[in-house]
Amino acid sequence: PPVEAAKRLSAYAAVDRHIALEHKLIGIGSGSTVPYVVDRIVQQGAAANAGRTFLPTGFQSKQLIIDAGLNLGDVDQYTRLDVCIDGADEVDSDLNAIKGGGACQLREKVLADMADTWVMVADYRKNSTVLGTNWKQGIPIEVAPFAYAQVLATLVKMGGTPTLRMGKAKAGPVVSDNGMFIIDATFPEAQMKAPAKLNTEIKLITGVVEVGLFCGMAKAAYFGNEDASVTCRA
Ligand code: DER
Repeated sequence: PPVEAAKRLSAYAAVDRHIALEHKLIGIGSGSTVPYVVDRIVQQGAAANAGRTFLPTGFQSKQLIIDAGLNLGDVDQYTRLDVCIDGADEVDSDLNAIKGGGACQLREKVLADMADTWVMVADYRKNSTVLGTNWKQGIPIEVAPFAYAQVLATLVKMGGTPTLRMGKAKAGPVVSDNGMFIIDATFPEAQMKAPAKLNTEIKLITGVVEVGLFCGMAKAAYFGNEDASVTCRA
């Protein structure tokens, strides 16, 4: 299907451009595009990967690294990374992104902070001008379960429309790898046009652990297109 081909194209382009032999500490993101990133890294060969350590951004990411036979590292041992490649739910014209569709945004943002180079990979559906244009599910916000009712109320006061993310194959709310709940909140376009400000405002709400707005963090974003071309925005 075109979307899967587009995901693969973006992942291969990003790995070919940003993961060179000298890069030894590599972060692996989460979601359905990142498996193609791991595939392309494996294709660089056992010799290239023997001296590398790979850090995960969650349980799924850790399983990807293990299943690919790559060296799994412990985040506690590092304070920086050479490169981290991760997916995105939507990217705006300034390379700000909504992330957290997979409820992994806390560890993803930690590794994005640690990385000298942080790059996003996505299919054409994620390539927007203003956040919220195509991604209608809202900004994923990781919150302490103890505080979720207060956070919901505060988000409403801020002009948001928040909903607690409920499990599909699980009764009750989705629980993240960190034991937290996820609230998805949509906001009017005026607020989505200033994502860095919105990120700060939401992060300051007591009980919020991390916000799925990644502003001014990416070096580049790669989008696979339906016509098999790749758009790189840097
Ligand atoms: O949760 C995230 O931020 C993931 O990176 C994910 O949302 C990316 O989406 P994908 O499954 O389309 O790659």
